[in-house]
Amino acid sequence: AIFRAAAVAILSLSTIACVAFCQQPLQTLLVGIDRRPAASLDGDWHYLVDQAPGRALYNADGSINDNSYAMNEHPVIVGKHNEEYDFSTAPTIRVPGDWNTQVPQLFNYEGVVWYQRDFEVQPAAANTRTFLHIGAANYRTHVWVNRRRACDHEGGYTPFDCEVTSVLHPGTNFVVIAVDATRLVDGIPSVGIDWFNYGGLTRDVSLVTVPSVFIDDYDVHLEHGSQFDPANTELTGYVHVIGAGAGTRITVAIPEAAVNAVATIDASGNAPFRVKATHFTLWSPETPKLYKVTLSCGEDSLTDDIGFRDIRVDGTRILLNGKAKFLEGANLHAEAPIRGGRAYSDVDVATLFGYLKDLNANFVRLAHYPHDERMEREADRDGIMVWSEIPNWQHISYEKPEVYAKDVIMLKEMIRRDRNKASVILWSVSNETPNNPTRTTFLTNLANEARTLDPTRLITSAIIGPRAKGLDMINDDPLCEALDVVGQDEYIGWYDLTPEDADKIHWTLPQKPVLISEFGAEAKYGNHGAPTNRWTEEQQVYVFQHQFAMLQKIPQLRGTIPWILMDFRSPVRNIPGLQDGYNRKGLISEDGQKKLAFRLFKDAYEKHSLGKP
Ligand code: GCB
Repeated sequence: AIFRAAAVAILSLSTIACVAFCQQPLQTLLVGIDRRPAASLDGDWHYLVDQAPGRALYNADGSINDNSYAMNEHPVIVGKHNEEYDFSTAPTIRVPGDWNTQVPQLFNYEGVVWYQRDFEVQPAAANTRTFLHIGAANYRTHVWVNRRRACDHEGGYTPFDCEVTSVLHPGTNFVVIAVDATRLVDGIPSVGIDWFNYGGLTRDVSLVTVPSVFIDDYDVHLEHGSQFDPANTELTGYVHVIGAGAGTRITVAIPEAAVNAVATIDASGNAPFRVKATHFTLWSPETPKLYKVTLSCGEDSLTDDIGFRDIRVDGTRILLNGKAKFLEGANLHAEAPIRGGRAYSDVDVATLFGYLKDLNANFVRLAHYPHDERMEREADRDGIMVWSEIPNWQHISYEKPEVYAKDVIMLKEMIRRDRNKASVILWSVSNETPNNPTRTTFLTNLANEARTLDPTRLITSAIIGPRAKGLDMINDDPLCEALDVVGQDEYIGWYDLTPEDADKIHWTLPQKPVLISEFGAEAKYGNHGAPTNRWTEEQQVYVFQHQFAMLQKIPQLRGTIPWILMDFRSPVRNIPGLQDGYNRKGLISEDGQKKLAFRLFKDAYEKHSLGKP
């Protein structure tokens, strides 16, 4: 016990030290990027597979080699050593898109691929800045424009912007990007994952030009006071501007609600504002009202669609706009239905949300990492509440301050991108992490960090592994103290015990709102048989039926999130004939066929029969 206490103390100190000095500033990240005019760089890019990155991409000391493929040379140059690569004659691949599902030979490839394309640039208007925006690239990315390194980024699921103002010239320019999908022990996530590690430039790439005084970040929300009183609330937040002197004016205008807030920028570029908010139609699943909000500063202006609502916890209830809610949800990976591969397009999003609406869901958990921003946009429009998560999945290097520092950056990137989306009600800091003091300190600090960054939302995490005493399930995980809402994962009837044992289970859970954030069983679509036969659709239904009876006995149950809406590719699901590389816990197969369990949830959600708000 003494050793344990000492270890906790040392870790707390090192984490506190890290919180103080590991706070690396984010590189510029333009909020509302999809609301700005942009020159898309999506399309066909040349690519070269680099199976010896120790030569071309990394120097011997691990630093980045700026003098190889990034130079974009051609092989035969008289009088000079040949360069043994050539983008101009290399094949092409579509961006956005993972390489795995585009090039059969790269299906299982998890290394480095170099991308290159030319693009045309008009003479720049005076006093502007230009950024290359990458929606996401998995996992480590290095970007050069016209031979100059523009930026580096780690993390496969969040966006970043590289400033290229000074390296562009009118006419033809080129960009070279190296993407390294190698899984890393100290990566987030780490090496062992139950989803497919799609590599490449998996989301949109574009060039965005802004005035030299520009809005990089903003937050517009309803005041989150100690009580929610729709008749007496305020609209508040900030507009952050780069390049403006203190005292510069910003405005936040919502013509439909007769709001016109004016504020001035402080020495750090921030303009906090506050204005009376009356007569707003609040955002909810029933009325997913979005307002046109125009933010302006000098020559820069953009209009976003923002909903306003209040989300909070009261005892063991979740209140949306003061009304108790029960979350009828499903889990989802960012995998494209039917065509497969990483989801990125309007069509993917429309199909996935079509399934959710057909299920009568009012909630979705976007597991286990931030999905394409289009998902939150659609959720905003459709009135589907969202759980958004960073990829702290099971085992990561919780003992390392540098991993904590990376985690904070990912958290910031996630929150920054989506803090103006009314649909997002929960930030999740992790999924199924081992219960030990090192991880608890790490994730408690991260939860607190999330709450500081965004005090208007609820913080959660998916917890696994309650202590089982016979049929007593006890969640006494100390991480729950740091959470507003407890996500409880459990697989009774699949990994643990039998389906019928669920009838006798007694749960002891924290006195907080509890979401059963994962539960389920595998079934191959079209495989029919007795409920006692594993892998049949009937057995999947049978497991869920026993789960329903068990869950209804949990007084603080506030939502059900079956694992998972759709079957998804996974490197660890290797039973031929049944799994064939897919996790088959979906209510729908990867090609869109609804299993019997889909109907079970559809009916239950229609009747609101799984729990009470
Ligand atoms: C879990 C994980 C999820 C897996 C799932 C499974 O507990 O959170 O990522 O895919 O179980 O199917 O085993």
